Amino acid sequence: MSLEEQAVALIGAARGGDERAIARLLRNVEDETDLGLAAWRRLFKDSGRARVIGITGPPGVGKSTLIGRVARAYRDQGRKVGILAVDPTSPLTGGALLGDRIRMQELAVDPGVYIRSLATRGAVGGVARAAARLVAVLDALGYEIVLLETVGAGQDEVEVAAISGTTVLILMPGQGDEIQALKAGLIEIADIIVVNKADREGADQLAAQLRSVLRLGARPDDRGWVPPVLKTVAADGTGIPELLSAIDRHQDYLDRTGQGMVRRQAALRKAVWRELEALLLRRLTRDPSAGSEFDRLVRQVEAGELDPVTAAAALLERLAKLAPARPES
Ligand SMILES: Nc1nc2c(ncn2[C@@H]2O[C@H](COP(=O)(O)OP(=O)(O)OP(=O)(O)O)[C@@H](O)[C@H]2O)c(=O)[nH]1
Ligand SMILES: [Mg+2]
Repeated sequence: MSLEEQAVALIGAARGGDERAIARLLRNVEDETDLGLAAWRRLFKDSGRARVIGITGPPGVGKSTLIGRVARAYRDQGRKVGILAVDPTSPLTGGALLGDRIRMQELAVDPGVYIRSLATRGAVGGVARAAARLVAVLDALGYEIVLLETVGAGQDEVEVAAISGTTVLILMPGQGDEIQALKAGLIEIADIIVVNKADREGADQLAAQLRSVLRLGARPDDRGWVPPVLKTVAADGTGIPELLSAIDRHQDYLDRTGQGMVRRQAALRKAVWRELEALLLRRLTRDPSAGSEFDRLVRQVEAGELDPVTAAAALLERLAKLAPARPES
């Protein structure tokens, strides 16, 4: 079978609901194999329909527990749900999704739910690129809701947030989280802020504090959306219906103002840029002559014979001449 035929077969099996085929497809896409890239290019045109909801926040605030609740609620509406956890701690086991083991296990056996953990590795852009690709795959496979969990720590989250229609920032009382979140620029990317663990002391104060921070800082892309601050107890489901309706309202806002299209266009622009980086990297690492050309130019720079800009330009010219610009080359 040719690569294209293999890709078609794999996509067909994944669309048919074969869990192992879905896993194999996603793994190949994440690993950037030739098969994964061939399949991804075919699938891309069918993406752009899902509602992508980013859930971000500091470690242990209850993101996974909340995602379990939200996923359950969307399932009750009959919608297919994909869950992707960008997980720095457990590359293989998906451990971060097991914050609430029982509920997640119940979701995991539901054929209308697909859960996957994405190992963070490599450069900052790599995580965002992989997440963007996997979201597009789930989207194209017909998952109507994609929930994307990231630990809020900075640049990665900002990049991953850019592929979400709605970004929900989760904080909890008693940790000085709001100060961290402010520093990391997370409050600026939040469309909805949730104070989880509202069963604990200090939730009201934190919510009030966040509301006053939001009143002070008008966001650059503001078209009239003021991020609501909600309280939840993910552990028992309190506040989840309110969160769902806030997400709905934000979705309406995105549609009504055209802001959703603006975001999608910005995300696609970024995606092309990320793919260009990936293409250059793949060529450099796969083509031995390009690799040695790189080393040769670096040595010239080290010897003071060449400046880095000229070296980069020479390398770019060389890479362009190397082979026909097939994406998998
Ligand atoms: N009291 C209380 N505990 C909660 C609530 N929500 C979650 N928890 C608990 O908080 C702990 C962390 O929950 P997770 O859902 O794993 O949190 P997380 O943000 O996904 O954690 P990481 O993925 O490790 O960053 C678990 O023991 C949960 O049972 C809540 O509303 N109230
Ligand atoms: Mg988690």
